[in-house]
Amino acid sequence: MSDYKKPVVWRWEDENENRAGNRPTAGSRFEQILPKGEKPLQVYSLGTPNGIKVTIMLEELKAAGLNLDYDLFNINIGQGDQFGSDFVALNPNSKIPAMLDQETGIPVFESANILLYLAEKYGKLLPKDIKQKTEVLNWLFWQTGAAPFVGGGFGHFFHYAPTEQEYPINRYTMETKRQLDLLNQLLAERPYVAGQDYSIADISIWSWYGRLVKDEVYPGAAAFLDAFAYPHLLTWAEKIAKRPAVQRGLAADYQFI
Ligand SMILES: N[C@@H](CCC(=O)N[C@@H](CS)C(=O)NCC(=O)O)C(=O)O
Repeated sequence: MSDYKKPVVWRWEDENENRAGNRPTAGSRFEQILPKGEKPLQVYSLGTPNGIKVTIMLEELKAAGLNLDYDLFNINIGQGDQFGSDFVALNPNSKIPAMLDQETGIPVFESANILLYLAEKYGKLLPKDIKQKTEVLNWLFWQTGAAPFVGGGFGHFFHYAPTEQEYPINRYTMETKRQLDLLNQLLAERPYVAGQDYSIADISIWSWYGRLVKDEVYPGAAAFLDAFAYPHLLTWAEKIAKRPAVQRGLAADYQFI
């Protein structure tokens, strides 16, 4: 229970002048010149569940023999780099990851969209057949809609919130476990998320859910969520974790800006 009573109009009274602090407004907060390398793909990111999707994908493409290369820059979201003018020009939503394809001049943001862009550009990890492709996209889009309940909901109240609060923890644990059960049932029937083949849907979902059940996102969460209750999900998570490109994607070397 709390004594909080909602006002009629919510206002942010304690305006935080710290450039990294949360604010109820969007847009650039300061002038910034981001470094740019010579390689075709410029990636501005961080080793978070959304960020690792991109480095894993790039390493998978390299492992498949494609001739591509990328410069990888560290965006320190704790210091507010995502609110600088150059980053906002790439991604007006001020979230990592963002990518610039210097061969086409196209900026790309939203991690799942970066996966899709790369899969289409290089012709890998996304089937051409409409039925199979749609099944990959079903699960890719599922991840983008589902994971905020894990990250912004469960993870926030389990790991980051300053106090332990029963109501939001129950609400988001319920939903997170429902999602884990869904994936466990799916992976009981097929080796990969969208069927017989590894795809961008696996990269996208593993980066959140695979790592969550391996206790690599929020310490203690695997026990709290009883990850052993999802054996098919765990088997799949281990299988993906063993892929050399996944390991290289996780160990990617970021240049500091
Ligand atoms: N839906 C976005 C989410 C991206 C996202 O939330 N990024 C976080 C780090 S994982 C971020 O940049 N947070 C900084 C902030 O919110 O200011 C995606 O998949 O790319």
